[in-house]
Parts: sequence; structure tokens; C-alpha cells
Amino acid sequence: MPTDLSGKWILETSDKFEEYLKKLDVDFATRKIAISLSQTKVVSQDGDDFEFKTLSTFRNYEHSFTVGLEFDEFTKGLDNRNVKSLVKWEEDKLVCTQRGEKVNRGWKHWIEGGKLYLELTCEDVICIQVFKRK
Ligand code: ECB
Repeated sequence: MPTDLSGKWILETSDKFEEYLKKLDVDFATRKIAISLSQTKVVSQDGDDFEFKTLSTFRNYEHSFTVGLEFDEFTKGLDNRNVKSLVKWEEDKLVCTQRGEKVNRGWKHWIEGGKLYLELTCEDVICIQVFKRK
């Protein structure tokens, strides 16, 4: 049985989120809003098919994908870049590589101690967010 990330999760802690936003060239004012937001992650998982929604009072970001199938992702309302994304399982971690202008870009999700972890990477910066069940 693969890990089940499904559910509604609320952001509890965020480490190096602003540094991550800086690497994505997000401007100062947007960064200050972004780091102050409460985020809710809604994950629907059906076999290898996923839907992710990241919700906040400022902006939402949502998309669907299938594990193992590369897709075109436009990070609308985030840094507005086009990337080629591919999501795979690496043991119990769901790992996404986002190939594009920024090197070493991607994210990883896993569950540990009943919490949902998200590692967001861009270049040499790693941001870690922890969500608890809502
Ligand atoms: C959507 C809530 C956050 C809104 C922040 C608004 C502006 C910031 C500009 C750029 C931010 C770049 C990334 C934001 C970080 C997290 C949002 C979701 C990122 C993501 O790729 O989520 C994945 C993994 O959970 C699933 O789409």
C-alpha cells in the first residue's frame, strides 16, 4: 500500500519559506503577504492520480497529475513560470521535479508522525513546511 496523503491539512510551521520565494524572484511586498498566510493543503489521491489544492485568503493554487507522467505546469499566481513536472514515488516520499529556468527545483511530500511534510527546493534553498490534519 502506498502512502495516503489524502485529506485537508493546515500549515503549522514553515522554515526558510521567504528564502525560497526570493530564489523564485518573488517581489518584497508579495513575499511579506505570502509568509504571513495561513495555508490549507487539500490532497485527493486515487491510485496514482492526484489533485492538490493549496488554499489561502490571498491566492489559491491547484492542479492534477498522474505519478510517472510528465506534464506541463504553469505556476499561475505563484512565480508564473512554465516548468516540465514529473512526480514519482521514492519509497514513501512523493517527489516532484520541476524542470525549467530554475535549477534544482521541485518538492517532496511525506507523512511523519501523523503530519504532512512538504519540502520545497529551488537552487540551494530548501524550505520545509509541516501541516497538521484539519
Ligand atoms: C497558494 C498559497 C500561497 C500563495 C503565495 C502567493 C504568492 C507567492 C509567490 C510565489 C510562491 C511560490 C510558491 C508558493 C508555495 C507554496 C504554494 C504551493 C506550491 C506547490 O507547488 O505545491 C505543491 C506541493 O504541495 C502542489 O501543487
